[in-house]
Amino acid sequence: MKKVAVIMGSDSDLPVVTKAIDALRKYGVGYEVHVYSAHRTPAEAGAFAENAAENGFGVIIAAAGKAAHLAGALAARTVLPVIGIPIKSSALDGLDALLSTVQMPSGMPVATVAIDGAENAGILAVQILAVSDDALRARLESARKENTAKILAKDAEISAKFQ
Ligand code: RP5
Repeated sequence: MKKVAVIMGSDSDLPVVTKAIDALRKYGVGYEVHVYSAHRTPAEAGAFAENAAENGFGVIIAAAGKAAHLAGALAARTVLPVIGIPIKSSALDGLDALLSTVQMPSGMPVATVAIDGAENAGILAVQILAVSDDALRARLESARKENTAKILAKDAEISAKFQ
């Protein structure tokens, strides 16, 4: 199975990014975690993206805050799918990072999740790999059913409370 690369712009992003790593672990997907910045270590970030496909990665997750160019900078160097996580790490509460990550020019997509939406980034990476992996898809389907059952149990509880 292909691995997922989890790249963050700073180690200060890790508390949020951990939720993406947890999702990859939950589904048994292999991963590597790195700190590379589009601005502070542009050469290393670019080289990682350029070599990612031949190094066995199938998806890249890129988390960054403020003027968040990391996901776009990585996407510019690879045709692997890149998922961007805008991190809430500034006076603008992540809106700056959201716009910097999501507003990519045509021809250079970044699949952007919500501000601090790391869990969804992890799940989306698993879904991308599951397109060509039936066992992984079965795990996703089973987790979806468990989630549905949990929500319906909450519905029953709340609805009973207000009868
Ligand atoms: C961004 O700047 C990082 O992704 C982080 O969210 C933010 C702050 O970085 P530090 O100053 O904490 O290293 O590049």
